[in-house]
Amino acid sequence: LERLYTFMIRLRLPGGFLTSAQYIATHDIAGENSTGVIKITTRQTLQLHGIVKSKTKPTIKAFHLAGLDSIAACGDVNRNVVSSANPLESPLHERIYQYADRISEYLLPKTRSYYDVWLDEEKIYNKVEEEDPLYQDRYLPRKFKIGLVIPPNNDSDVFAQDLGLIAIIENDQLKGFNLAVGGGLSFTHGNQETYPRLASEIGFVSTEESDEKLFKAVYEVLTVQRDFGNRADRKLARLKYTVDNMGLDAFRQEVEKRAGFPLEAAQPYELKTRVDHYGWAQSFNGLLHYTVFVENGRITDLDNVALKTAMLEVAQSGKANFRFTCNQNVILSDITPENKAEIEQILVKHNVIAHTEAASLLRKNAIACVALPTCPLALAEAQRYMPTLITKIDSVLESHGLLDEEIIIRMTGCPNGCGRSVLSEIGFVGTAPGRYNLNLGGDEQGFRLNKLYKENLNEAEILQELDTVFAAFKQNRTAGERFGDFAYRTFVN
Ligand code: SRM
Ligand code: SF4
Repeated sequence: LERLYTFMIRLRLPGGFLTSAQYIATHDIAGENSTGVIKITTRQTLQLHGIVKSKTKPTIKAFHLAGLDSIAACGDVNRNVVSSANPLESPLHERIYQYADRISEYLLPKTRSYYDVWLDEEKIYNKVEEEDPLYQDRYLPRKFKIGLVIPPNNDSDVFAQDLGLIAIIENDQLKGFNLAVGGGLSFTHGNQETYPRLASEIGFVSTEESDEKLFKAVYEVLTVQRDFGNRADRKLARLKYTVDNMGLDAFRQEVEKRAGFPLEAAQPYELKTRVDHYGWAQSFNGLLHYTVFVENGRITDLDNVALKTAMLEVAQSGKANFRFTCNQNVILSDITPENKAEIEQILVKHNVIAHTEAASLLRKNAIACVALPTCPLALAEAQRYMPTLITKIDSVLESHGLLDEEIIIRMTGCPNGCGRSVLSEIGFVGTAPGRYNLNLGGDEQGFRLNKLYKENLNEAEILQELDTVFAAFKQNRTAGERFGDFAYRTFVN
């Protein structure tokens, strides 16, 4: 008799895009092989949990038949490439989304082992060697993350990425991308050598004549990390430590040397927000998009909203695409004006619109990582607890007349930072069951990390501290000042 191990599978979905047919396939696979919950991650892809060993191969095969894979969704390679999700952001949205897709393909490991092991392709174990100029015989020292952003909405948290690409757009023309390197949010409690870090801009690459230089620069950022990254200590192996060890200038020079051209000076741009635009919106090309609020990314049927049923019916209509956001929501996108009524009827029937509209601002701007019970690294709850805590924090906000404040709040069950809580105005980092560090002072756009305010609090202490902090905010804020900015200058700076 064998132990009943269960597994999680994470798809590779560059830019978070699925067709309706692929969504139906995912729904069916989730129902047959997993817990049934379709989980939208903070890197705009999907995870299924609870897959028993005998179901892993059928799951991967079924995804393959739907044109989906999970290659490089984990491991010391380039991970799922994220990008601003909402077609509303820019007429160039589709073009920039294509870069996410192409960069993801470009940096895939060349080995056929996925096809051998999971899809019964030709056996490769007895082949002499598989050529892979990028990963060679050693992969990268650690996971590597790339994110693209279309200003002004930093919904992909571009400065949290190992390599951030900021689209520079002038008069609706894409000029190229600023490159920012060395973002990463994880740290280890009690280990001062580890720290969260935001990516630093090292220059600009034009794409006006061709994309060649952009791809070359991206590639060489990875090779510098491959060759200079720390392979002795996994806790210090991310690109952020390589950049700090080499120094930013030396890092840039090494990339330039390998690429064979200098980077241009970083170009100006403006970021204004990081949140999703809920509800209906029409983009430049006349198509409509409905952003659905999915609490902590869990697509499932609940008592008050039949989210999973609604998403399936929308997919079955074949009249919308699915775009997942890094805020763990889904945009039902590319709907023609003639089809709007049909989609809306489905959303109304299953209470999705009422549920989206009823959520408080705080709840709509919240992220929580998976944590318990499936995450083996969790020190405390996150997605199972955050909804209850938000109800209680909303009461505290209400008592100060602050319910209409837009505040970005995030929780992670441990300092690995999967919920990007160190990049929020109110951030919780799990320390032990029922206990969290309370961080304050991130900003609206994602340019500033928050800082530790109080350590190891239980729920009563959290609510008490927030009561004090909200009272001070109410009394002493300057006109229009955001909570994060106030908290930063008042409590943690
Ligand atoms: Fe993460 C490990 C879940 C985004 C930093 N992350 C894990 C694992 C796989 C636990 C493990 O290694 O056994 C978690 C699986 C839990 C489960 O039961 O499903 C896990 N991470 C997640 C997701 C699903 C959180 C969510 O609720 O959405 C996100 C999936 C992303 C994806 O689709 O690829 C997720 N993880 C992140 C992010 C946020 C981001 O990338 O924007 C971070 C912080 C940014 C960064 O990387 O610096 C993040 N995860 C980590 C780390 C710390 C890495 C480090 O530098 O030390 C680990 C642990 C590790 O790699 O050793 C980790
Ligand atoms: Fe697990 Fe920690 Fe990531 Fe949460 S932050 S999913 S607890 S590794």
